[in-house]
Amino acid sequence: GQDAEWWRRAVVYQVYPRSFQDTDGDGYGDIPGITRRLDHLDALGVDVVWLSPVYRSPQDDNGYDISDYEDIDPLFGTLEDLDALIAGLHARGMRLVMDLVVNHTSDEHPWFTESRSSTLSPKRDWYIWRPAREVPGLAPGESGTEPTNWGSAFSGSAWQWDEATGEFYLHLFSVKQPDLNWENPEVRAAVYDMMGRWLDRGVDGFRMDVINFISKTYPLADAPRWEGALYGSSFAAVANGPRIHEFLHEMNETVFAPRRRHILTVGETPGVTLADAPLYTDPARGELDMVFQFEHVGLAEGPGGKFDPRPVDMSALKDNLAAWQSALAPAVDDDGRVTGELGWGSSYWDNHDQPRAVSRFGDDDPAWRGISAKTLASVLHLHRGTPYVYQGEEIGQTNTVFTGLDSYRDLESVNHFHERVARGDDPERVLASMMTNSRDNARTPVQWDDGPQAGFTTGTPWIDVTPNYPRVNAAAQVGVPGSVFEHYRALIALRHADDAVALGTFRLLDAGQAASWCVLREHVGADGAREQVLLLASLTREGLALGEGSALRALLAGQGVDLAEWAGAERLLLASLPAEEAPASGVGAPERLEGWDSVVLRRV
Ligand code: TEU
Repeated sequence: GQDAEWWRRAVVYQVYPRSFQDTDGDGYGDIPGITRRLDHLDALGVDVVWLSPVYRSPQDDNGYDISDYEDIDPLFGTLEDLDALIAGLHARGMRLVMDLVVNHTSDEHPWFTESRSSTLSPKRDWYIWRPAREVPGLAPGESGTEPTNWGSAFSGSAWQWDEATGEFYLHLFSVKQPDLNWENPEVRAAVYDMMGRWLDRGVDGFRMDVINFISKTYPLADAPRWEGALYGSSFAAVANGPRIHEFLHEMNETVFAPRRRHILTVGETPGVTLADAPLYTDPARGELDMVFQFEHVGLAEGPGGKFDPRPVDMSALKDNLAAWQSALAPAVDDDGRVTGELGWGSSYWDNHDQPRAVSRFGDDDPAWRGISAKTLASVLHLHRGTPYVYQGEEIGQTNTVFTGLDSYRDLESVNHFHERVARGDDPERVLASMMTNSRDNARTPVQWDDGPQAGFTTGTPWIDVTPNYPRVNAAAQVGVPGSVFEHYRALIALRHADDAVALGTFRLLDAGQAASWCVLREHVGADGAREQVLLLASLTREGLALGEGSALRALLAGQGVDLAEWAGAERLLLASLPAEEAPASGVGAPERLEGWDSVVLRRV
């Protein structure tokens, strides 16, 4: 039913707890800190909070290495603190989605300590153990005897030798993140039981970490070549394995269907293709509500991977998002009325693994930061699919400044540095290559105000605050007309109120153009009433001419959109103007858009 799919109109806000708000002065954000900041989320108007992992963890990968799924890490608080957060969110009409990390556990999880204790352990088969490959001249366990040539996401081989039992275990991520064996039905049952307990406690869904990695392709076999990293050719061997849809359907039947609760499930699915996405998200198949795709963020990577950064080609970006829109487009009748959903997308510019949106896709020069952050927001929120806002994005936070290896915290960056330097690369050059795409860009504290440590902590933060916090902070924006925050607030309210924005069909109008982004959304009501929403955005400092005789006007006309017919259209939002002034700023498309400006028009 309609209400069961409430998330189609929702906006999700991601909290990375260690960087959100500290309340006890230890320099790490905590759960009471999230509860303290609920007014901020309420003012923004988001519907759902996705909370990155807060379970017990040795924190090797900031909580994505879980040693107890049933308890909260003392770094973040207690189960009672989580209950209070859930109650606070629910009291304000918001929901809580937890991170579910079940491709792997921590090596300190009791399941793994038991598994590694003996080859005869009843839990041996809960993880993926393999004997060494026989290689003349090499002793078992030596480099070169790994069962396959797969790289780990965090440098080195994906296999770790266990001296005591004389076998390797698989870890697609860090050595401290052994992969669970989903072929074993006991593993699946244990995970489903654990998920059920969280739902029964009151959580409203799950963001599922690398969920398309849980089904491996057997027999485990070498990738075409060794590239020293997971995201090279090893990838095909591990992602989207043959039983993935069976496992997700089983999870759905076992955990979600019997509870008949209105929950949200989103799969993090690196490497998911246009062809796969509908298989994961078609409601008729009973798997997931939506998935995160990675192709658009991959446009910022060169052939050498994320530490071989490339400026994003905006025309390729736009074409890519449009291809995803087509792959997940609804069924429509001859009048353009949506008659059924065949899948659903999720839209994001950034998260805790990606650099800051305005630095990567916009222009973070102080003169252009605000307006380009607002235009990027308009572009993303005018796409079909559930938008995700990563903490700090709503105030236009930027990438940070790294002064040396000491300013990095992420094991991915730190391991990468040591691996390359050990290989003989120049340390300065390696450091230079890490700045643009390091995950630490997203992990600096939320900039709440211009006070000490940006209001994040009274102590010493676990990672340095980005130096621009005196200019870029929430206190300077919440309730301040024209701010990035108020622009996000207006876009979220628009999605809640407007059928074309939330549910309408999508059409990209200016494919192949790098300087503009023009989108048409359309909704035909049950009574045949037609509503159209048009986005026109400038993606450069130069701006765009839209008047008679302009190239863009002609291009739009060629797509069947005659701006003359929009002369009386309502102006909903202009990035260059406070949201509350935009509707009154005139009707129809302006004669030109200044650099990085954008306009959203509506006509009925
Ligand atoms: O990320 C998985 C993932 O594929 C990436 O985003 C990955 O972190 C990045 O490409 C590395 O370059 C998820 C989590 O979001 C991430 O924080 C965890 O480190 C990872 O899984 C392991 O749990």
